[in-house]
Amino acid sequence: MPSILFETKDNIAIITFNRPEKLNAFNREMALLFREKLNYCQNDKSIRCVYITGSGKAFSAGQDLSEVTDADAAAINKILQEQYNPIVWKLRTLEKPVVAAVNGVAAGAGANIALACDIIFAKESAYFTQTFSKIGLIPDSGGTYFLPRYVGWQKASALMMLGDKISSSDAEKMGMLYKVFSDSMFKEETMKIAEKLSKMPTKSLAMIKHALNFSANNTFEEQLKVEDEYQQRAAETKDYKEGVKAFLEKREPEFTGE
Ligand code: T3D
Repeated sequence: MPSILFETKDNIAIITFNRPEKLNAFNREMALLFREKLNYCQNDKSIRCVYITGSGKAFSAGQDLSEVTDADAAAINKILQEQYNPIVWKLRTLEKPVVAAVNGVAAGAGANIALACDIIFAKESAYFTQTFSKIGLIPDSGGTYFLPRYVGWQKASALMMLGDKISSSDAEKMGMLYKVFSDSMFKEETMKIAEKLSKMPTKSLAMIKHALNFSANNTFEEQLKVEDEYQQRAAETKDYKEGVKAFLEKREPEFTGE
């Protein structure tokens, strides 16, 4: 079986991590395939939402540790540059909404890949753990960037140093994710939201994403300039015209993503 399953359903790309016997831990082949699929999603105009989940009982347990037993420090640095950094960079710059549907444990880079997505949902039974310190590493894949911004410095510091397991409901309370769904309704409810996103004005969603990326580091003044620029661009899309027309005609808009 391929380590990544890829299917499209209407305008949604569904990417499933698929090494369930290893809790969907990433070996090199899987990481490169994931990168390739994200690039495909960027380039295929018919895809208007990306939905990422895992097979079996895990979202992902991060790096496959059986693959790095002989690695020296320099090699680990190369793994980040070749695999994880491009993945989280692409997740943040992909011009479509990316949903992380965290169906089970999300550990190490698996947790931080989820944090790099636009909207994070989790099953009631899922949990998150920054396991890195337990094996003498530091959080990577953007974790030291996203986690303090989501949950605050103090909680991020504790989560990263202690590597505690955080239930999805605690993660939601801390601001690490958007919503928790019961195990039985998880797939149905999260796919419903992905369908909704795939029918929305895709370019506007992409610009919201870029504006938020800038907002993490901009001053208020700089951010107002970003809003000026992107609002102008949004107003030049076909979907904006359709949105206003539909509102005035008191009907549902039919957005095309253009
Ligand atoms: O090169 C570099 O290291 C740089 C990149 C770093 C990025 C990283 O992600 S570093 C962090 C790597 N991940 C971890 O440290 C997590 C390791 N896994 C765990 O701590 C636990 O497995 C979990 C907390 C995720 C889940 O625990 P539990 O009790 O539900 O499952 P388990 O029994 O530990 O695991 C089930 C199987 O999956 C088991 O195999 P077996 O005994 O049935 O044959 C286990 O070895 C395997 N597995 C789980 N995680 C990994 C893994 N195999 C390889 N790599 C893993 N990360």
